Amino acid sequence: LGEDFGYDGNHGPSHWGEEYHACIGKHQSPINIEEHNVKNVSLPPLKLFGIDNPSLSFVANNGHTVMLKINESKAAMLSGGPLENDVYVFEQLHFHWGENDYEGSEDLINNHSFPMEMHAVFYKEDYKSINEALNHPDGLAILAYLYEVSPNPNPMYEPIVQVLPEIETVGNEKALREPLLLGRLFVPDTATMQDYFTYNGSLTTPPCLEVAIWIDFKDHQRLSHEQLAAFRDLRTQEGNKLTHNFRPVQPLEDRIVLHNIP
Ligand code: 1SD
Ligand code: ZN
Repeated sequence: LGEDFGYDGNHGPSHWGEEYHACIGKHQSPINIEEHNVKNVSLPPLKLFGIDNPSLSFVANNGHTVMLKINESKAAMLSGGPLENDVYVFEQLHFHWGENDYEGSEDLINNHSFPMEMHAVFYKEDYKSINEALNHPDGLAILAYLYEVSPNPNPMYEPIVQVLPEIETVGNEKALREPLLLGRLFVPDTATMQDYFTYNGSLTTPPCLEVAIWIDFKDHQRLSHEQLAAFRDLRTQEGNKLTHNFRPVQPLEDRIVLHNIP
């Protein structure tokens, strides 16, 4: 499902709809979030559970991104905010980046791109599995984190950056050298966690299913130029450098983006 796609030429985003019809739908992601065009709201607190327990984690290059998974099921859970009382289970996180430090994020804020975006994908517990969740409009909740360039490396991301050279080609998972605290990759500061945009959209990769509740944090994290550059050395299935893997923004159509005010 959704394996035969790329980011350039005949397999690039403008062709995805030929094979994957949902990609030309009206509620697609990513989008450009215009801050003057959001509805301010005050939702119940968004809550993350389990992110402070160290877990054995694995990273893999699937030819489209670097994906991190955790060995135990239900290592982390998400609830509250736009999800109300529904519980969502952590499945994986992965990254989108660009050829240089001026592009790479999928969502834009006021037309501004960031050099990287991380997606933490959760599925609704009621649906039992990610595959079943993909059949429902409220199947996934995806946390989106934007990054800026900083002069210093971000130590929280070093465990992942350090294994990238070992997964340069597509294939097997590699264990991180030490158990990972997911909370260190997520918002470090619980106060800023309630300041986010939320809207209904899709997977940003084929099959582009419109099944995701997106939660985009306003606060940005930082990575050094060298940390960002390490991702651009990964290779695709065909052996080319995976220099960029972000989908261009899609029309908002009739949707309203909410801004939760902490
Ligand atoms: O790109 C991911 C894809 O790898 C897969 O994780 C899918 C469903 O889990 O989600 C998309 S995305 O919308 O999170 N970019
Ligand atoms: Zn993604």
